[in-house]
Amino acid sequence: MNTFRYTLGVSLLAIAASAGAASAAKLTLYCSAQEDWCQLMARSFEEATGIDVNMTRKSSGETFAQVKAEASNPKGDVWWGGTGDPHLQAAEEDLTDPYISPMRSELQDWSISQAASAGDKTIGIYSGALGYGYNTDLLAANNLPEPACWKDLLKPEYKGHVQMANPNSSGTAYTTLATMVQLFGEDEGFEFMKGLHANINQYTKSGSAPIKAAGRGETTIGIVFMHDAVAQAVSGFPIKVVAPCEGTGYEIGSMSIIKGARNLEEAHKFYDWALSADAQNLALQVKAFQVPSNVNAETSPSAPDLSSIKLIDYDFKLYGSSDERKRLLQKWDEEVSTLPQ
Ligand code: S7P
Repeated sequence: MNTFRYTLGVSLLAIAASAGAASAAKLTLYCSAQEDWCQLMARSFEEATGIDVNMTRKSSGETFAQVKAEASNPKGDVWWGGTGDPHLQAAEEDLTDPYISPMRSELQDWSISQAASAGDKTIGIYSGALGYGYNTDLLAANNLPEPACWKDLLKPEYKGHVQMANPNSSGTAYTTLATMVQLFGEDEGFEFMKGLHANINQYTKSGSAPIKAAGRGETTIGIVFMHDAVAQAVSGFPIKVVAPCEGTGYEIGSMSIIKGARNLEEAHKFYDWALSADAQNLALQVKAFQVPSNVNAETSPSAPDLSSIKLIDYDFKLYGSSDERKRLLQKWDEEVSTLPQ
């Protein structure tokens, strides 16, 4: 009898605990911005709402692949951050859900345009220009000239000195590939990528890794978003930031709600909160120097001034389309990455 009572008691406790756990509000967040920013967003949202956040950080292309792989049994609720192109592809492939936030009236036009081009299945949360940075000490130690243009990076003297990410995993690197195609035309753009390949010392998984490596003195030049290079410079590393002379592409970092989200109410709460000026101002605490999409949020004085950079008219609709992104990545895999170095 005692054993029966004990077993019953334990079972009731277990049921009560699991009922409690099931009713606790929670959110699964896929994050594609820098790790410390992802952590800060997750913890701050928990503090603001009492909703538990389970956050995973992966690069933009990797997160897209995960959301797609999980489509028949979605595990994530919100995908926050990362370049806009794979968010647009996710929208086109019906992997994300439309949502119109009451916060929209506070957003920049470019943020709303991103939403409009995707049937409201994504929205712009920040913007930033592509460029590169170099380690001034290493450049001098190797007697290398100061690069100022994209085409400078093709010079033979930079062989083994340039690092970028792999465009399959990284949104930054896909933006680089799509930028070259738009800036120089497809044939010349791919010739550029082939010439660059000859000088690349490593393709990393994450987009900002090359400039962190440059800061540590492990590579001379890193192709990254300019704000990621600024973050290294203001942290005291000998990094000079370059806005390439030919002009450059840019990103609209984005946010989407994953189709079939198990915690839809919490997902909407996070979405609205992440568009607020207060949430976007958290970026300043972690040296994230993108331009925020909320007009009332602060842009750091260290942020690259987009109005003074020669920006191309980046065709987000085309380069974020499923067919074009797949086609360019396949072409890069077949015609560039396989070349000897
Ligand atoms: O947070 C910095 C940042 O450069 O990272 C995002 C990036 O896409 C994530 O890294 P991957 O290139 O590896 O995908 C950018 O959106 C963001 O500005």
